[in-house]
Amino acid sequence: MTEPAHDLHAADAYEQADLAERRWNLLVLAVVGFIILFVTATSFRFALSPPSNVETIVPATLHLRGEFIEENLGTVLNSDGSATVRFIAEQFAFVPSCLMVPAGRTVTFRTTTPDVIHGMLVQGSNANTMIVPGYVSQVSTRFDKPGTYAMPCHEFCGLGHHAMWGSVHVVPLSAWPGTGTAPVACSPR
Ligand SMILES: [Cu+2]
Repeated sequence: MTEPAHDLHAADAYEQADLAERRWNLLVLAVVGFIILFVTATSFRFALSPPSNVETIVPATLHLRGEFIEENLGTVLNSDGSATVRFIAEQFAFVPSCLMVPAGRTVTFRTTTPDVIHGMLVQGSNANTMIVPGYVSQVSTRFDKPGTYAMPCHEFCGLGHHAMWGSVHVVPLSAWPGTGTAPVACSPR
């Protein structure tokens, strides 16, 4: 005689569990939906996007030939008014470590590494990329306010990673130090 009552109980419990699971499903879907919306909205709002530049380079000969030889490192002003900054990320420094860029102009950072994976981001801007051996990373941004902005390495690259900091010195175009075509930087290369 107790069997049917038992079954009824079990069916009841099953129904309750089912309902609870459905509620959790909805909650999880809502959380995931919120995260996707949040990431999408902030990406558009702050113009964040994954770097899309795929360009290869031979890491072993960076310092010997090509775009990233020593005398090419630093910032050049292009004829269209934009600036191109070339630097190298290596264990455990950026070379040059202090970059100088003009305010109010499009600034394109081009960087690569001869050793391991590094990263760079410039405080207060959307410039943020990984720096992978064998590839040239390129990001463009614009600084409207002159000042000094920190540029840490944000990929763990070894024991000296914590000391790997550079800086970006934004100066008004009127105070631009370069007169010729030689690249400019604010630290001795
Ligand atoms: Cu690093």
